[in-house]
Amino acid sequence: METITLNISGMTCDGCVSKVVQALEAVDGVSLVQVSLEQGKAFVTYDGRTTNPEDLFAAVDDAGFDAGY
Ligand code: 9UX
Repeated sequence: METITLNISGMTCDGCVSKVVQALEAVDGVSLVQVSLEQGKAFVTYDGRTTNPEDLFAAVDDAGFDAGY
C-alpha cells in the first residue's frame, strides 16, 4: 500500500468534502480516504499496483475540484 497527500483547491463546505471522499473511494485500489476541509488536503491509501496519483487527481478533478501534489 502507498499513501499520498493530495492538495485540493475549491472545497468550501462539508458537502464538498463528501463529494471528494466519494470520488476518491470510487477509484479502484483505494482503501482509505481522509479529507481535511481546513487544510485543503486529502490523505489517501491505495494499492500502487491498481491505481496511481494521476488517477486520484483525475477523480478529484472530475468531481469539480482541483487536485495536485
Ligand atoms: Mo457546499 Mo461544495 O454547499 O461542491 S457542497 S459548496
